[in-house]
Amino acid sequence: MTGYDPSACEAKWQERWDKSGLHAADLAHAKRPYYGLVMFPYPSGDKLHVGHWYNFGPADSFYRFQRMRGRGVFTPIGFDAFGLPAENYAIRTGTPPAESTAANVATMIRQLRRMGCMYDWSRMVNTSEPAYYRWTQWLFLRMFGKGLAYRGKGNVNFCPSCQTVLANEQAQDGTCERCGTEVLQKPLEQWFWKITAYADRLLSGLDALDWPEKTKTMQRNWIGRKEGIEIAYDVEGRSEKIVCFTTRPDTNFGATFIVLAPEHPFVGGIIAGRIPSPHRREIGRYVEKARHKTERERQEEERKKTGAFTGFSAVNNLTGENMPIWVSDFVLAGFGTGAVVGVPGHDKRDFEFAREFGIPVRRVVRGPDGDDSDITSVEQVQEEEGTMVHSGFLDGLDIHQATHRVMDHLEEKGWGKRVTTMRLRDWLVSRQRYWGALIPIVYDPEGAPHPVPEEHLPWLLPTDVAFKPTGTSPIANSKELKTRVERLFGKGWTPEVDTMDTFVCSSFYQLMYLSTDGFGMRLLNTSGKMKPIDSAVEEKWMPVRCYIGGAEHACMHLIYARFVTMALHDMDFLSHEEPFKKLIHQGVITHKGAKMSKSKGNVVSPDPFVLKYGADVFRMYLMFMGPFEEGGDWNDSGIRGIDRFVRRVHAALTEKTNKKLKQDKELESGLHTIIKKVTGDMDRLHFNTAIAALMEFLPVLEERPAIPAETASAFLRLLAPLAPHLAEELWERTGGRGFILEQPWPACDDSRIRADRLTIVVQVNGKVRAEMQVPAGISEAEALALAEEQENVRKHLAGKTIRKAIYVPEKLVSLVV
Ligand code: ANZ
Repeated sequence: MTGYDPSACEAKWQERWDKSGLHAADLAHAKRPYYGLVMFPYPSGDKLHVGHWYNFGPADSFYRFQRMRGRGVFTPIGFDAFGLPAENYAIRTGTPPAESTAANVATMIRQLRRMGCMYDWSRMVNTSEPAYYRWTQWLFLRMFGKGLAYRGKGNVNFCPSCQTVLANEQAQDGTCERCGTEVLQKPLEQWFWKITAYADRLLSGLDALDWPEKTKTMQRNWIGRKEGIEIAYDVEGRSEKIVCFTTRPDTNFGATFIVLAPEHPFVGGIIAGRIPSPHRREIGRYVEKARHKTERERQEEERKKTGAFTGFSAVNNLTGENMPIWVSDFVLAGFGTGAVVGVPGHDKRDFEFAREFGIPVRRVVRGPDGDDSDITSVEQVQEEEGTMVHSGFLDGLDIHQATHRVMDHLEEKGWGKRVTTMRLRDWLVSRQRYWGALIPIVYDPEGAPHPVPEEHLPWLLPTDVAFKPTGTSPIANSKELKTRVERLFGKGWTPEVDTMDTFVCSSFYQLMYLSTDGFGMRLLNTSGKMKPIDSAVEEKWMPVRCYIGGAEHACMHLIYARFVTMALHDMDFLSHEEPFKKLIHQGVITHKGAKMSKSKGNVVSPDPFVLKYGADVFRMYLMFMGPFEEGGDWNDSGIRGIDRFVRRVHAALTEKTNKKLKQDKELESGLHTIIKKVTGDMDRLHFNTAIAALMEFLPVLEERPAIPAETASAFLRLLAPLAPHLAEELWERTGGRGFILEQPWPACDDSRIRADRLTIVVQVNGKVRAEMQVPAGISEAEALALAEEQENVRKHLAGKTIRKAIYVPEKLVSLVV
């Protein structure tokens, strides 16, 4: 088993592939174009880790398989190089981000090359290069031109550790997506992109996408489009009305109170004294306390409910009863109307509030099991399906029918108005950080924003800036940018000093790969319009045929990229509307049962394993660990098993391949069986079982004194996507012509697969004594042993010695006693 040196072999083939241009796609002429994409990495100073290998290695195997099946595969790589990880690294090391990022990118390129993926390196992108970010800025200008980019004021998420604002998608559970710090709410004026204008299409487009259902559901929930109704209640003794938003008006006969957010204008009126209330001071104190709580604290389910009574009540038009009006911090100002109608029998939070303050609880929905009892504990609160009771004209309807009925009724009476609401908010794109694409906007002396004309793009990031974050953009201190703006636009004009969210850079990168020429963008000037991509190329290659990457991007990158594609489509720059036709998420790799992560201290570095075993073994081991979409648990002994397999393949095929030998029926059958198996598995990205099939077949080859070249050729082609370097090497050694990657995938011929089980006749002294079912391919020794075990045969052998045994393969065992 000597003679295989993975390092030397892999270096040799990587050099040959490079020199021959084997991996460069001919975008204009490729036949059966297939765009296979992986989520590009960001450089941070940490090297490539196992997670990258787990995304890129198996993806490469899949795309190699597609290529061998005759597709013109284009698979590029690049760097998401702007943003916090790169900037934080620069701050830590005190190097300007441009320098440190370039160095980190160079390291990662070296590591990526070592993996031996078939990337088209001539089309690499780096989002932090002016040649790239001119298009990020171009995109901003187009969005601005269409009214999809606007400046808006409001409460925004602010990360006190990263010292910047964040989009809602990047603060999903109230913490910063990058560093985990709890975000604060700050009233600020910022740039937003109007993703909400695309909510309906973002929803309806999902149906046709070949994406994991779970991811589609996450996007649907994130967009959170809901039908509800706003009901206006008259405040007793006042002219004001309180408008409540509810998605469950069916339960309205059970409404017994109203709760206002501390920020609600009616509450403001009481505190200011405009609305006289004996509870004014208490309300003031309560509201002041609420101001110091984060939105997350206010939302916590288990927290004891607090509140203050306003002294006012409103009339429930359905029952004619009075409902006291309270203030409580669990009602959020930024959702619905900031006022809730409380139904304690059918909403757990409302129940807890009512119990805290002694407000009556009523059941208006009977449970599906007929439960009609009084609701006295939170476990009894009936939030879901059921039939209406104690609800006048709604009685007997199920909750869904009742919802429609009562909405019609409330609208007819003029008490309410149907509304659709969304959870999705516009995308906040400004960042108060240095390392990003500068927003190409300038302000006139009156403070009005103007776009930087396209001829000034790229709108260069100034370099005379101390890049440490302070909460306001460090770029504000650039003298060069100030002078640049006054020189170009006139005295008193000032620059926008915020940069764009890096998710803007990655929202269209799939297009940039198709429009690069060498290491920079090509400027296409069709009919006087700057275009990021040539239409013929776009139509040929987009949408991306298969996109492989982490599930954590479901409601960030994957929603932004869809929105930007739709917007560019509507502006006539693109013919397609959805960027990624098929999406696959790799699973998570665990180590000692826990997710591999730096904070858990259980990260395995790929480098020493790659050094010892080579890229093929490392990649194959990752694929062998478990089903690709589920991931698996790392252990060192597993990789040794793959190493042994690779060495055995190397030994068997180099030593025993014989050009003259013809393939016999048995070998042919075995081979076509694994062709069928591996092809099906590769199609579904079931790499682990494809590898297992090859492993099972190897002993069949090893057992033989010589392996027919025909068999070796097919076996190697099946192995090629999984162990690309080894397969090339053995292809060459066994006399194959050209690169194995350019060979056709072996075709399965079902007619050559013989039945798995055969019937063999057993004779003793010339008489048939038994028939036995045996697996196809059974060896002589196994057949003889099995024959002697047959009941009737044993009887005729009893007390006698076998003098002669004859085996006619797959037909007959003849024993002479
Ligand atoms: C009455 C009601 C009865 C509600 C019932 C629920 C169940 P979801 O939960 O996503 O459908 N709500 C409205 N505005 C709110 C605010 N500003 N802060 C906190 N909660 C608010 O959201 C809609 C429901 O959330 C609304 O329907 C309202 O409670 C509450 F058995 O109204 B419901």
